[in-house]
Amino acid sequence: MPIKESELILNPDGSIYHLNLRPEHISNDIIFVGDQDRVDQITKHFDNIEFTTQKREFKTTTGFYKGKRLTVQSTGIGPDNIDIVLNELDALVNIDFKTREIKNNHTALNIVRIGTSGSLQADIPVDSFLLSSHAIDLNGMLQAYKVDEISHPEIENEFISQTNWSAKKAAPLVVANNKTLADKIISDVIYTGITATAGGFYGPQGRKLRLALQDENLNSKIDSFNFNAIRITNLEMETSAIYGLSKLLGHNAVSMNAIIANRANGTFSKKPAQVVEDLIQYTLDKIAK
Ligand code: R1P
Repeated sequence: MPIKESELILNPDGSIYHLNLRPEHISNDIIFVGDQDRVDQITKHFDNIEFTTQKREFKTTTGFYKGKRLTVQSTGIGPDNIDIVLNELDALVNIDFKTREIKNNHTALNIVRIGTSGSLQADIPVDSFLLSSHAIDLNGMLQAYKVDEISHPEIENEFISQTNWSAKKAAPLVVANNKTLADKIISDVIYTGITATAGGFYGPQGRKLRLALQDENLNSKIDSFNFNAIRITNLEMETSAIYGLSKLLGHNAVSMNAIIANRANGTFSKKPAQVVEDLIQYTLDKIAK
């Protein structure tokens, strides 16, 4: 059955609705960044640029780095944007836009997020790098999908019990990274742990400005959570959505985090731009191998 025009929306030039891309515009190896200005910060290292476009916060550039064809895609902030970006990138490789049918041969994308994040643990300092072994989804976006096959109920139930997680909030969902891709990128300078993905920056991450929080102690409970010596190491806003949708759609994903804040001791990096630049260079060289 062809997918209806209202569900798979294509622009008059045949490109996908939000990303403005046609299948030939992307590589199967893709770097995600949140900030659209960070796309150029990555592609300035490229040998040459093949294609670039932007619509809203979604900027895409494809080119070559040390002979490897890479696409850099900005996602904007938050899991809702990841829903758009991952579904549309998947459609570009796994749906035939002419027939609107799902292709018989599945194409797997390799996706590496280069993001910024706040550490929850005093011993993971600002200016360090962290690879998310898992992500815990605290925002609920993934609950629109059938997620049973990718969840880890033993960790989720322990999280609910240790944090006294309110039933009014979205059900926590733990999703793993792609181990093969992670093994390619990891080294002994990289911390690892579970990344918590919130649906907002202030209240959903326990920041209090003028509004009272439903649970003022949530961050310290997340910070002391322990499941068989596995810790929740950091908080940000995209990784669980990337891991969850990638697993469900058959893509490989890893999230790299430049730790620019330490929520446990209240410090912020004195050189956040440099830390991001260093993580870009580190990740590019690992991916290009
Ligand atoms: C919040 O300031 C944003 O920064 C972090 C969060 O996940 C959120 O997107 O990541 P990026 O720097 O990759 O956007």
